[in-house]
Amino acid sequence: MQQKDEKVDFAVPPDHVAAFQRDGFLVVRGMFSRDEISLIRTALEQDPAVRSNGVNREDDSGAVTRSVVWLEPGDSTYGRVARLPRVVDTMAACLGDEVYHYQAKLNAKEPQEGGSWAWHQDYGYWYEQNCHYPDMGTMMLALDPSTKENGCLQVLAGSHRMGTVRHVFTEGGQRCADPERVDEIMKVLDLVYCELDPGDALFFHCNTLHRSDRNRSDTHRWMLLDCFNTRHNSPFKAVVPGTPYRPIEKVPDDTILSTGLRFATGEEKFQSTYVEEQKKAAGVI
Ligand SMILES: O=C(O)CCC(=O)C(=O)O
Repeated sequence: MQQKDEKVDFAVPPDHVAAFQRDGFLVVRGMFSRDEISLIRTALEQDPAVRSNGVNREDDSGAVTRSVVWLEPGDSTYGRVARLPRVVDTMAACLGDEVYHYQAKLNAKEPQEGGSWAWHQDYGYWYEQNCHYPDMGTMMLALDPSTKENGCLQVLAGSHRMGTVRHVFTEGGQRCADPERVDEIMKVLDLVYCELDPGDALFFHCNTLHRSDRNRSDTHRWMLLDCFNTRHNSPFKAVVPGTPYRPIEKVPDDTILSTGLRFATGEEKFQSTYVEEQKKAAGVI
């Protein structure tokens, strides 16, 4: 874990890009400093907008993860993470085009309570949001130690090169990759537990098969997820929450420390707002 508190200078080394393209994921250790993580976590804990926009997401066993989703990065401490050159440039280098903000999410697995995710590919969802190409990816930033015991992300290395697997529904209603197909894939690819320290960032491709276990430990597992799309892949037809291309207004790489604690400003489009929009569009309200 990175212990220094000064700003982080980061340029994407070419071998990082090669690793992402080969494996479908990349772990960048110590991408954020201890003080940056402390500010980001405090903002997420204390911001009334984050508290009031959480959705309890149940897994098939009834275990619950608190998820907060928003579409515009905004100007909060946690929103600015998705506008930092070190994040944006890494994702752009990995995906080979300019990237824009697609959506962001806090997945808070509380001790003994946070639920599991079944095997899936994010493009299994994003295809339905009218993006032609699987040229999308997510940066997952660890805000706590993320371990096997508390439900760290698991990936199948190289699975992004297998295309998009058919997605079906679990008994509990989770959308997941066809289990029979995943069983076969597991015979030929390595399963990697992405254990992270606070400040480590995991970048993964939208066709990388991933899942996570229930948190059976006494520790929190909070993760900030920033999802990006490429400029050439803006949805061909508007559908909420599939966000169209608009350029990212980058902020300086030292902004988290230099601007301090900032809450949502109202421009974020949290899930509660866009669900209303979806209902109106569907004529439900
Ligand atoms: O938070 C996790 O462990 C998994 C999250 C995930 O896969 C998702 O939100 O699509």
